[in-house]
Amino acid sequence: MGYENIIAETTEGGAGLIRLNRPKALNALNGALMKELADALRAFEADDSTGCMVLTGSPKAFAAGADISEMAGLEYPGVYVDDFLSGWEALSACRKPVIAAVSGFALGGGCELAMMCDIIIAARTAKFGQPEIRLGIIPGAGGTQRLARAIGKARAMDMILTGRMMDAGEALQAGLVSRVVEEDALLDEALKAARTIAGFGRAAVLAAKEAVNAGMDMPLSAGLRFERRLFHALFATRDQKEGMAAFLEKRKADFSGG
Ligand code: DAK
Repeated sequence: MGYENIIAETTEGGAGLIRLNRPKALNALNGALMKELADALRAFEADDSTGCMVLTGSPKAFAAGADISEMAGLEYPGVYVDDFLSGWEALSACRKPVIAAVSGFALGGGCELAMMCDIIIAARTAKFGQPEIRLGIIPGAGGTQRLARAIGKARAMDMILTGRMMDAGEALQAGLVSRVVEEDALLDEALKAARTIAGFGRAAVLAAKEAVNAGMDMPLSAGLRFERRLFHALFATRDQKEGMAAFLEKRKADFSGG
């Protein structure tokens, strides 16, 4: 695929891989990169052979935030009227799961991008932060909302108001990331998880992601009802028949996606 700021490839086992590729600028997220990222995600969403995506950066940086050189000269009427950076929703709109494999800096929009993913796996070198306050702004791609939900109000306030960074160990302990691995094992670990997910029944995977995310926005009683509806609906799939038959026959399930 002809991208200039990212590298997108289909890997074995149904895992789509997207690498942010502006390493000299620590993968600063400019408009061109974000457009390519949205295009690549949409292509993987539309590709039946892809069941899960991995989003990663380079060793020194997952992404050090939105591109400050692109933002510095902007004025209010322009950013408001043009809805500056509105294209960032492509990642959170994905129905297939996306795993962030984070090495090095994940700052500002980089941290927000990781938090839009469904699972964050971090290398020991990972550093997370929302340093926007140092630039005279606040997080604008969900940082004040997703970070507070992920690690709680007290820790999120600490991060957002002081602009300090959190290392991988603290991020694991706080619940921002689900695993911490050695840097040289990061991509393998993320792709392995992606292949595991891609090997399950597609409808069950989409429903699981949808149920967890919907529940974050609902009272518990509504979330439980929503979950029950999706649970019942999965009995209309061939993959439910196959999964349960395979268990009873003591063999590996062969999910067809139907
Ligand atoms: N933008 C542009 N260039 C960046 C950059 C960034 N965010 N981060 C790093 N770079 C560039 C540096 O300018 C430098 O370029 P050259 O000077 O070599 O040309 C190169 O990357 C290497 O960086 P350093 O020389 O600074 O490297 P160090 O190891 O010394 O320091 C650092 C690494 C990550 C601590 C430092 O680079 C840094 O503090 N970077 C800025 C981090 C930051 O403030 N990030 C937040 C940006 S604001 C929204 C969507 C998104 C956003 C908002 C709204 N909507 C949907 C509405 C997001 C906003 C942000 O992310």
